[in-house]
Amino acid sequence: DTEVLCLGESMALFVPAEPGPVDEVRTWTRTVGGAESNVACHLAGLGVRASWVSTVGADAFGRAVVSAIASAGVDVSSVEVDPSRPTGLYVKESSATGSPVRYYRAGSAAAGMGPALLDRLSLDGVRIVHVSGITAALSPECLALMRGLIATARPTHLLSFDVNWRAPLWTDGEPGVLRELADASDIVLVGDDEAAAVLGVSTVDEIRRVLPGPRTLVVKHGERGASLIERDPSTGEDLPVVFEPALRVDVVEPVGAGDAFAAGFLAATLNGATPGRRLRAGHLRAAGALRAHDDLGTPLPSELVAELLEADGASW
Ligand code: KDG
Repeated sequence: DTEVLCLGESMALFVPAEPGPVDEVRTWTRTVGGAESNVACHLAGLGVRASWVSTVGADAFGRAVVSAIASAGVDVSSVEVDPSRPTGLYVKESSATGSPVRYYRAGSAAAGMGPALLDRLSLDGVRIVHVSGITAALSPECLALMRGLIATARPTHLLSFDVNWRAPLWTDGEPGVLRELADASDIVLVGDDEAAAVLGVSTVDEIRRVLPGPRTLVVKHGERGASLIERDPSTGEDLPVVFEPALRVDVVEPVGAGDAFAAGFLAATLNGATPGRRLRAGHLRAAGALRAHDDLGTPLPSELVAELLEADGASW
């Protein structure tokens, strides 16, 4: 049975395989990108039964995307193929300071997903449904799917929502819906930089004030660390904020680190870990993604992870 179901678009990802401006690069490495399938792949790597739900085109990139995600150990049996639309592509320049991204995904197969998908979605045995704000930006049908999924899943499942603000996707949209979706979720992950752009606030207290709905709110402060705010179900009041510093890593390329963090955090949440360890599990998984050009990266050695997870009060 699936423990965590992740839903969202994945694309063929092209990263330059030689230095120089993208206009001049002739050799590319193709891997897979997609925030939610990245989370699913990380979860599978952490031993969690994860499935990924999406739609791809009936094309070579769609097949390559699905088979790469399946080979990471993710259940892809609910992925649909739409022969009338292509699989999306995205191109990432790779740098430690910021990675300009170009999307070729308008009208993609995944952008054609809509609420009808909910009729064939089985949530039996699923503990967490994980989605992100990217899907809300893809099309009006996708936004309707997100609203429908939250309404369907929330009464019986933990609904995890990564805000995943992607400015280029919102050129003619209204990012205010991200606040609506986040506030209707149980677990919300948001960067303080994203919060500034989308919610107009950036401190932990302000973000909580704007998003009182989620039981669990994780605010990521980039390389500094992350804060967890959780409501005590018995009193309805928030528990004291828990902050956990991030690992110091030599960053090769930051895209995908948020997905790795989410997976580490969710896996530790399923294991009933303490708040500090849940954040730490996120940082540890993110560290592996930060050290690589592709989205997923290479996880830190498991002995090191175990040691760092146990090292209470360690200064990283
Ligand atoms: O979090 C990484 C994602 O941003 C990347 O894999 C591509 O899903 C993607 C997107 O829409 O940006």
